[in-house]
Amino acid sequence: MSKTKLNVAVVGATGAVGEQIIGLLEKRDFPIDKLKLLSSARSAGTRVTFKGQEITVEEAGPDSFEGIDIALFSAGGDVSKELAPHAVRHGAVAIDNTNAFRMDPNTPLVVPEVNADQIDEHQGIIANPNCSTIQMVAALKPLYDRYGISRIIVSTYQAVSGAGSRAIDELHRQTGEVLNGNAANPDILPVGSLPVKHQIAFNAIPQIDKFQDNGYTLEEMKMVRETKKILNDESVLVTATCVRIPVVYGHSESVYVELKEDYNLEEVRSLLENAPGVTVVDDPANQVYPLATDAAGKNDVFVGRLRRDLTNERGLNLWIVSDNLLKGAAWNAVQIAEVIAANKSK
Ligand code: NAP
Ligand code: 3JN
Repeated sequence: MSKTKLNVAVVGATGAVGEQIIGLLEKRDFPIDKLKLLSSARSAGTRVTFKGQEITVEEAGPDSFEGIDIALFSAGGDVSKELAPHAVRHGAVAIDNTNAFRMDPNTPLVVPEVNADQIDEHQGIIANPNCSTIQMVAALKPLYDRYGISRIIVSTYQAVSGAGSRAIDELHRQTGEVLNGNAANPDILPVGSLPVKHQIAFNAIPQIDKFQDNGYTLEEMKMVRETKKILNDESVLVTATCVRIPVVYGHSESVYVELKEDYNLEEVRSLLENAPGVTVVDDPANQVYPLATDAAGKNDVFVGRLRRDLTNERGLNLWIVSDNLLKGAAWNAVQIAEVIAANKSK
């Protein structure tokens, strides 16, 4: 049967995530009739090439969504809160990459390898989780299904691209400055809207997003809340420490899980090897393990350093790496869009 061609809008088309979404729509040969690219007034008029044709980026507004079937949002939470309801009003399904609707009980929070069944439950908006959560739950899902998980302790090592294209520029600029013996003059990180800035070149910053009253950052609390919602299990205990490091693409995570049952390490390896979207890279004898530089540009979640906690029979350590702009954002969103497109072609 021929695929139904859809009208697709990308909101935030000129950003780090939006660029990846456009690239994936082309690479995956997504069934598109018309592609509408939207940004703020700053980039309106920019020309982007898609499948050999130039598309002019337009300023996003409430009436940008007439005739649109799927609208992919990655222009920040405020833009999603304002414009996603207009997209839905015009009959589109909004796939939102921001934090705006993730914890809304009427909005499915979807990682297709974990809870694709939730896609059909949408009431107009489907939320993409935070990048750090996506790669962790995609890898842990087969272990959750087989053994149950009582506790997760995660420390992240996050790439600057997670903070947008200006943060990538900042790392490049600062690296040059410091190597030349000049001051780093931090301008963007850790949080653009806060007055205090820290050097990211040759550094590690233990703050991603704003601090909450409980002493954790918002990024850390997103990992806690979103993991429970995606697994549909409030009993899973999660604690997170999120750190920004001077890597451009690819978030790495040291993840400790306590399973609910005793486990066999070879069975864990086999479960992960057979998990969709997961690639096991684990050969310590040959110094083989997942690296951000290898994961960059790839859609999968890479898992390695599988090892028992020597002090707890149910404890397991893993190292989980993925491209934060692909599986962590654009690819997860396009996967959801592909399911919607396939359903429309039925
Ligand atoms: P970015 O590189 O700074 O790009 C921001 C994009 O949003 C640009 O296209 C920008 O257009 C557009 N934009 C800004 N204000 C707008 C407005 N008022 N109306 C319409 N478009 C507007 O940021 P990014 O890294 O792509 O991230 C964008 C958002 O995606 C983040 O704020 C976050 O909510 C989400 N995100 C999610 C994940 C995840 O974990 N799933 C990861 C990263 C980002 P101009 O070029 O005109 O400025
Ligand atoms: O910092 C990272 O590595 C991931 C950042 C994600 C992000 C950045 C700004 C705003 C988000 C997000 O997706 O949670 C948001 C937001 O939507 O609130």
